Amino acid sequence: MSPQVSIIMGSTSDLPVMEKAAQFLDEMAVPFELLALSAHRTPAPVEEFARTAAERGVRVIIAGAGMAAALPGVIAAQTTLPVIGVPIKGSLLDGLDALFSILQMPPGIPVATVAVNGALNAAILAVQMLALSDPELSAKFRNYKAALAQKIEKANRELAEVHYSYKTN
Ligand code: RP5
Repeated sequence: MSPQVSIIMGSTSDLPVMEKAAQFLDEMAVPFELLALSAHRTPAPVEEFARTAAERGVRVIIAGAGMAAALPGVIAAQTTLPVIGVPIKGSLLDGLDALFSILQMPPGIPVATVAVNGALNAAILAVQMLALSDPELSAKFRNYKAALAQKIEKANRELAEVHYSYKTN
């Protein structure tokens, strides 16, 4: 099946973060592709990717990059597909450099930016977009949300069993 989501990263050194997105898409059975492309090191292949993604059937792009992270914005400039940006923490500036590079897009070219290293949330957002026109995926995602709530309910039942004795001086 052709990929519905492209997960792009600036370097394979971003993979330990970006694979969280791949794992979630796997869990939701969403077909995806995983590519390393760099706005600075491989500008021509980035342009080719961005210009042809929609016609290949891709519906959402997740792009992660660190440092002077131009990749998500450069892709967004050359496609009408929604682009979700993942700032990667990897430099002396703790990911703030990538966060601001990805977040501060000029009017007209948005990149939906998640938290630093927030690849899981990027994949969740992509699934939410796809689920708007896919009832089966929407049902799967509702189950995922319900499981998150059950986790907190369980945690509260466990906390109710914890008793402290307080000492007063
Ligand atoms: C960015 O530079 C990449 O996205 C990566 O986060 C960072 C460092 O890349 P490598 O030097 O590890 O290839 O473009």
